[in-house]
Amino acid sequence: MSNEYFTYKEIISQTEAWSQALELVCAATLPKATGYELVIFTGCGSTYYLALAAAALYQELTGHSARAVPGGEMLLNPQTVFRTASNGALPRMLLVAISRSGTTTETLKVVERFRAEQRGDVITISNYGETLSTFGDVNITISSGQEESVAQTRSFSSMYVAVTALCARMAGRDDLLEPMSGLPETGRRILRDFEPTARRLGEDLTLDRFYFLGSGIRYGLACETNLKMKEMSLTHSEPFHFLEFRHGPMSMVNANTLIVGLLSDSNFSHESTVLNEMQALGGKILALGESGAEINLGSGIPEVVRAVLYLPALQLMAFYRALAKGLNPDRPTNLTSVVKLDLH
Ligand code: F1P
Repeated sequence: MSNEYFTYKEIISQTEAWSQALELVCAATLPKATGYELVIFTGCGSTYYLALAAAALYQELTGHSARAVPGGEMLLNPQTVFRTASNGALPRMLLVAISRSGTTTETLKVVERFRAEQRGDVITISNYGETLSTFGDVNITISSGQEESVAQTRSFSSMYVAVTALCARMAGRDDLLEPMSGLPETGRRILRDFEPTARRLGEDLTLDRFYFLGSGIRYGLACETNLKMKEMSLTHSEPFHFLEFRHGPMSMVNANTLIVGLLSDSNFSHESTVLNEMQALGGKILALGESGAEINLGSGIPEVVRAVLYLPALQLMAFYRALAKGLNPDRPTNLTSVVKLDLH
């Protein structure tokens, strides 16, 4: 029955698209991080969340400044993004524009304006060889991440693998590419081993609110998994950084709450403590981590390049919740796969 849905097929087959993403980025001619004063990652919706995850990873790996800005914000409030040069010289920038469709209006307009204002170089990441893929100095198009369903799953993770490899290469950390080649096989094992857990929690309709906690390079992924829960299953859901959750949001915890933790290695004990405290308040907990969690990634892959492995089980949880609520996960309410605007 699950197999009748595009979303399910796309989640289950996503690791093939990860392999293609890795191959494409390994074969691309890329600039070095030292060439730019600032890198801006942009996108809309899921791809803005991807930009958030990418900016954190870029800065962690390269040591150079990066930030993520939603496409719409760069258009409407550019003064909050670009500084005006006092001595006439503009800082050299790189814009990384991310879009599954390659046709989202805000993302296209942002790149056009960045080019017109001669702010720097452009790299595009997409799943379709559409307009955006003609705009970059480097264009990475991962065709095997294309999708029939509206909510991004396979597309998102394929583009995330691409930005992970891009950050590693721009940092001069080509040593991380070989371990990354183990991601697809590990991803398949996680899908196999943890589908029952994802299904059990997804089908638990006593739950009525979901919080996704992730810090550092995982925050953007917590945002994305929260969005899956909203889009597919029309459920109240929010993302937070781990320690932020104590500063107010925990007021919402009760017996109908699931708190999902994307645990790191480096801050494992601080993050686990937050989950344990929320459990003591009566909430249910789902922890994901390399080891010592309910969903163990068990990858042996360096932490900075393995984060895509948090996604598949949480995508499945949203999928199964949609089915349990009698919804069609392929066609989220009020949503189309691309948002096209008349911005004149
Ligand atoms: C971006 C996006 C999706 C969202 C919805 C509408 O599209 O906002 O994240 O789930 O499908 O479009 P894209 O620019 O990545 O194609």
